[in-house]
Amino acid sequence: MNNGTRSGPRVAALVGPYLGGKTTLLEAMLGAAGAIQRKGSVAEGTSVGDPSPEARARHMTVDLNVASLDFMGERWTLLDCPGSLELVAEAQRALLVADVAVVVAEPAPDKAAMLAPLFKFLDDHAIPHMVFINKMDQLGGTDLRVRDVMQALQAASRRPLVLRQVPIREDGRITGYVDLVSERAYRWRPGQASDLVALPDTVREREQDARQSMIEALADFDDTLLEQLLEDVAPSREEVYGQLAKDLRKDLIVPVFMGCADRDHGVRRLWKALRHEAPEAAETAARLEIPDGRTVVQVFKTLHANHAGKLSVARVWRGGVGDGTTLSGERVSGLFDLVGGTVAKRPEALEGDVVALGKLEKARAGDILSDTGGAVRAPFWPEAPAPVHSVAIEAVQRTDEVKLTAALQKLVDEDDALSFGHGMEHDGAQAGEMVLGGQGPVHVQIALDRLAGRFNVPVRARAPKIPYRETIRRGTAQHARFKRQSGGHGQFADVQVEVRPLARGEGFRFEDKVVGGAIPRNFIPAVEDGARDGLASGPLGFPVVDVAVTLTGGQFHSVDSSEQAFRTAGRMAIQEALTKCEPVLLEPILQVVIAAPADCTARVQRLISGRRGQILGYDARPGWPGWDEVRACIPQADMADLIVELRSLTQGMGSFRAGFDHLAELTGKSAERVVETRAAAVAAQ
Ligand SMILES: Nc1nc2c(ncn2[C@@H]2O[C@H](COP(=O)(O)OP(=O)(O)OP(=O)(O)O)[C@@H](O)[C@H]2O)c(=O)[nH]1
Ligand SMILES: [Mg+2]
Repeated sequence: MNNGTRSGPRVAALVGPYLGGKTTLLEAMLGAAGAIQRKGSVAEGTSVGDPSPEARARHMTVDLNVASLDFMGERWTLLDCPGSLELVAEAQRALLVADVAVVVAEPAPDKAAMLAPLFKFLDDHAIPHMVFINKMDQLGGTDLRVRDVMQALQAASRRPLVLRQVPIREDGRITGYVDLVSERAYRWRPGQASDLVALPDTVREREQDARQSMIEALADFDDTLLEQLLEDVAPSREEVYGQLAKDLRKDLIVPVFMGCADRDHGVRRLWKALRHEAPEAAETAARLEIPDGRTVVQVFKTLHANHAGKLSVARVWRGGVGDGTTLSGERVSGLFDLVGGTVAKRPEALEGDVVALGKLEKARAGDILSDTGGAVRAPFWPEAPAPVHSVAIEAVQRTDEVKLTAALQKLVDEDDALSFGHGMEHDGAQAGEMVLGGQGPVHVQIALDRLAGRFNVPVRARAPKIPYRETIRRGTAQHARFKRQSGGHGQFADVQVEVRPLARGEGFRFEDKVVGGAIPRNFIPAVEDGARDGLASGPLGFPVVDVAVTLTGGQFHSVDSSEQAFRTAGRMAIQEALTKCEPVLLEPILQVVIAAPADCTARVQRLISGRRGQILGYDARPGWPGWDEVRACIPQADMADLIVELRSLTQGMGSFRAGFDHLAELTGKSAERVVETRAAAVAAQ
């Protein structure tokens, strides 16, 4: 608890599911702190948060909103995180540098399960957090009670939730609350502090029950309180506040507040709880095991602002930073405060502050920088998540290719849940197309919009190519002669080969069984190269795999034969042979591991069989009680939008990882379609 001494700068992250009202709450908190004169709204596109055109167009947060401000003489940075499931990596990175998180929930029991992965993340990292049940206006007209909401939320949280307020209902509306520690009743007023009112008789019993539950929850973590409880002694208000703050900081309990962000209800009460109960930066640094040092900062977000250039948004864990400070070998050039889309220069940043540092060209999100050593990766920083949705892209203007790569690099710097590259296929071949990957179609579309809008590089996007292959079902012997007489000396090569299928996964094998010098040794590698040329595109139009070629004989000419001639003859022989060997299409099959709550497992199984998948087995998901992991093989061609379907079947909670497993024969109508599409694409080139 704050004992009258001022706290240093602190950081609170606002997190929770999509559309819960986080950005609206940010606006209300800025308003209550006097940091903005007039409150804007997300719907009207006037909020401090979500300033980018991509966010405004969607009325949703598409990347982290950072807002630093003063509240009652103390420094705070609020990190308003996107709620979209596709943007969860961004929220997690913000949480990792926050002193405290405010989980913004809706008063809807049927949506509470969605919070389980978030609560788990917070508890796994011991991040102190409170819940703010927003949109209490929506509860007013229903039969639902806060205790129903609490019960549903509790089912999603390992830590006990401790209700700190009970609502006051009047004529089917929620008009205020009773604070369970002070036992005072308040009536909410829009845009102002609440009015202290007499505690209505109608809530007295409910208030006492809830207060008793709160004290019992606290007594679980404190022997003195437990003794008092057993002896029926009422603990003092100070004791209760002190215990609440202590247990929050250790992530032992989760206090629950309530209000309506869009009309400022409950916002000052929330601020007060943050101010008195949230831990200081030093405590968070100890929890994160930040190394000692005179000056230690950690970058958690990179921004490429048009005017200011590269900005590394960092938390100062130890010491202070000024303009010109050298951090891990680079000089800071410019320090800035961020408030939504505005950037304001500041002279220095102190321990605990969040600040945007200019021109640290080498710094990456997750780096810990210091005045003495080189940059080190924060051990608690997560790996970039693998993409679950990809598109192939090309610049509309061919001349924009270089600009496109530079823009993509900036987007990936800003958000490592995005990735791009000239894809490598399962056997190491170049995919020959630029692939942009992300965490879902919305995430990827936001990146495409930014390419066009912010970077002025419009791109065309389509589904990435499926790396089909083909092979043969039987073998043959083949003769090929390449002979050309043109002017001076000609070209001559004659080869005899045998071609036969190999087992799946064996690739290509070449054997030389030429005897008696029918072909001179120095030409034999050229025949092998020719065979590879011939396998590059088979009769169906795809690279040919799992084939053995044996060179059994041939002829040469002492003047006209050359490596080039033998290479051509080798290719001719293979191309001719393949058509006689019952070519067959091979499609890539991925091994996919799908994680979802166990009550969704039956749905997940149906999803797999609906995509020509084969279930290999399922197990409990390690570290996730009540969750399953289903392992399956699914053709790559059937993976499109798997993440979308999976999320819609699992209230957004399902996730998967996938990797190449094997190639499988594809025949019949579907194979014909693939071959026709390929032929049409080649013809169109
Ligand atoms: N009825 C009601 N609506 C609210 C309240 N707070 C916010 N909203 C509305 O809820 C919608 C979503 O609000 P946002 O603040 O954008 O929600 P968010 O959590 O930031 O959403 P994402 O950033 O996309 O995850 C908006 O239309 C708000 O006007 C509230 O207390 N009551
Ligand atoms: Mg938002």
